[in-house]
Amino acid sequence: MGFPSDFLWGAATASYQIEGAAQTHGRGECIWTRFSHTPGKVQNGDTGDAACEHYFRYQEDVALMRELGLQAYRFSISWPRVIPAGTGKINTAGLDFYDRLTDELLKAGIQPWATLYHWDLPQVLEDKGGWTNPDVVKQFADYTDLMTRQLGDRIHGWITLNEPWCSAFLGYMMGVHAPGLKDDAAAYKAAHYLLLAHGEAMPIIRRNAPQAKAGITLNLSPHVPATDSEEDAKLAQLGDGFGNRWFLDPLFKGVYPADMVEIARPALEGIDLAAVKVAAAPNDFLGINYYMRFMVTSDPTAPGGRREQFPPDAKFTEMGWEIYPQGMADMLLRVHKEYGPIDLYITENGAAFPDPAPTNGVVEDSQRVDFLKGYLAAAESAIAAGAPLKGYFVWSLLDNFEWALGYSRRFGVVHVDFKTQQRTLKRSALYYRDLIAASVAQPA
Ligand code: IFM
Repeated sequence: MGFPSDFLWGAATASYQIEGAAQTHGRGECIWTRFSHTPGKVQNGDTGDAACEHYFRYQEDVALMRELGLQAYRFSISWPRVIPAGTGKINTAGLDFYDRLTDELLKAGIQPWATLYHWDLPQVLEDKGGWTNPDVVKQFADYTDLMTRQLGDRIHGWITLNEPWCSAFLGYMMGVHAPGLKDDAAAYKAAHYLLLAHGEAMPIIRRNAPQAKAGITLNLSPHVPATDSEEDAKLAQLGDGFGNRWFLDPLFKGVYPADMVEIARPALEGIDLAAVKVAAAPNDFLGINYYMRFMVTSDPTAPGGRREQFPPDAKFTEMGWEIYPQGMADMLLRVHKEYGPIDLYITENGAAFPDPAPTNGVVEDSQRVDFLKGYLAAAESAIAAGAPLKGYFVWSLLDNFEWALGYSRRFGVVHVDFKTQQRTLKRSALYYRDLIAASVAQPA
């Protein structure tokens, strides 16, 4: 494969999914602690209490990253670990952890990339409305100020929010993620204050970490009609508006998409829509988490009058997500064309498969190897077609707590035995290691 010589090869994780140590060293409760401890919310009653014990094993994990030749590691900071009540008193043990992790990465020659919010809102803030309470914008700004002062001299890339669509709509509208609400108006409010929080945080990052890159990460998916009927075209446009443009337009144009405002209007009452212009603070890059494409067709008998319909030979991951690498190339090119110029990073891409057990010190995850081959070829073709893609972070370094699905889905290129905490490289990790080594040795 031929990637540019300065292409950045990394892996990503998130605090609640791997750290564990959820009730120790002064960490405050987060919405996922509360949600996962609520019976019936997470598969098998799993929680992130222990997860991969990365909080205690981070040195071993950085050594693994080094063995793989990673050039960058994207982790997230747990807000309640550093400010247990969301505002006010600081937990120095929490700050120390991120200091040590950052220094360990730098010592290993790996660029630290930090996400400020990957879904673990302090529960104390949620008790006051969480992302639906306008106060959260200033609270996030203060937290950003703290972390960028603390680590600003060492972090290479700052990401304000991970997938705000999921925080707002899975969390406040569909009830499948913490905090588990089913309230359309609350979800649109949450989306609004997430966007404002991003916009207010950007100048703070610039002030405290002027040499770092700063941006935001969205989960983007193409929505395409399954047939050439007019209804299906409309459904795809609606899916795109809700899933992609609701965040892309404010971030790059400072306004909500007009067609979607009309449709969502009843749920938007009380939101000062024009205030979203603050979200259009200039970014150095856009992070894209790419997982799937949606193909929709109208069906009056299905909920919402629509259902998914994929080609008969379509292949899927264990999440039920279609494996269609061309979709990622299409999305990169579309964002470049419609919202650029801006540097792009794939800040997550990966797959859950029912992997075999470790045998002779390796996990033979051939499906994930094929998945990565396909998506990296798509990344390469997008670059060749003009997309300014600057790096790729595989999701995920380690098998981890997959939110409402608990430990039932494994996304890691490194296998984790959750009973013994033993880490075992999967074949996909070895493939990725060799690819990085070859690409660094012989850049295009
Ligand atoms: O595990 C998640 C991650 O936290 C956010 N992006 C999607 C991944 C897979 O579902």
